Amino acid sequence: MRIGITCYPTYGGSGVVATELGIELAALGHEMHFISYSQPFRLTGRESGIFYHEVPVSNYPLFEFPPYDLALASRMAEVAEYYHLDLLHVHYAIPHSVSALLARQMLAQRGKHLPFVTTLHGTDITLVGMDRSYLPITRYAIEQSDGVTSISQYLKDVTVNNFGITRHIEVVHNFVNCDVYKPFADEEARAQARARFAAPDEFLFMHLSNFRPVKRIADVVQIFARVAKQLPARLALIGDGPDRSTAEWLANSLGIHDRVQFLGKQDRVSELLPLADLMLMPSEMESFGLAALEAMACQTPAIATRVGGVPELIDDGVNGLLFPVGDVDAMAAASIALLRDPERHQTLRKAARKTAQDRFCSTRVLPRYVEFYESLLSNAGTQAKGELSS
Ligand code: GMT
Repeated sequence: MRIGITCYPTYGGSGVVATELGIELAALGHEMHFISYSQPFRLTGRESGIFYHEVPVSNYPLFEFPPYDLALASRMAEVAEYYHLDLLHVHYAIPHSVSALLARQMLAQRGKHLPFVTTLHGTDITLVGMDRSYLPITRYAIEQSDGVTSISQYLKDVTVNNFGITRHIEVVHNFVNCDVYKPFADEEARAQARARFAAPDEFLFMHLSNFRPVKRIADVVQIFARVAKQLPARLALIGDGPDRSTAEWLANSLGIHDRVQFLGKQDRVSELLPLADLMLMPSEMESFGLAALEAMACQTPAIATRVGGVPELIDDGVNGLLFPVGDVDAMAAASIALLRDPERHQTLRKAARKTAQDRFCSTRVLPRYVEFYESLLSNAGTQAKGELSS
């Protein structure tokens, strides 16, 4: 198939899922075309079978708000026509599904059918989509999509209940490549790589996000500060975003700045996550929690919050631990207890990896997307034939 993908190219889960999907599908022989305002951050530009099409946005002085959605729609239609795309897959409903809808209409006028799939990721529904000014158009674009997928059952339920959507939504969970995200095979190599962040007798905590308020970075620092009073430990934070300086300030004022490293945005998180003993994900909301899945695949269990779709991934006490939002005392106490019990810690580590392998490995999840595309294309073919013969 020839597939167009549009996503937010910057640091964030929806862009990661879209990019990893493109990489995996290209490896299966599909031709993938990314259409976005910049190259998605996990693409190198050297992958075979993957093409990137930039969307130029005019910043004519009259435009106080440059119309990216329109530029994107034009580019989608152009790329679809020139490269004979079979379908478009847009990640994050706003504004991508609206642009895809416009592109489909533009091409229909020229006798070409370009079906599109919208994948709902979370904040497009839970935050942005519920803003009254975005709600009607988001609902319309979801309804008009040829296919809709959601990255968790939770998100599907919220979309149905809050948007009153009755059309079919297919749940296709987030996935991880378990051959890339994996524990070190060799303990010595792990110890060597880990030495950059922690001494052999220190525990290493990690956090990975885009540092938005919904991630509650201050809670990450607060949990770690409590742990560091009881145990020799270090914290490495991967990512960047609006709440980074608050976190830096907090680490300083709590007197733990020398135990905390801000690593900024990192390309190859698969090389960092297996170094950690625990992952902290105390988010206010997660429709799924891809960062925790990536850590789990590396045998690093997560201390997380019982929100949104997280319980679809983390089975409390089995492959990670879940807590109420904001309960930093409980999260710290549980981390300390777990790390003081190496046997239990090891059991959780193994279970975390097993969950990723058995349920969320790309080899299991990817065929679901391929089947979804195929059924959509065969329905579109049947419909087109029906229209022709009637
Ligand atoms: O969490 C973010 O701020 C990023 C956001 C995105 O759309 O880029 O992540 C959402 O999509 C991820 C991939 O599908 C999910 O794993 C995250 O749970 C979800 N984030 C939220 O729901 C807050």
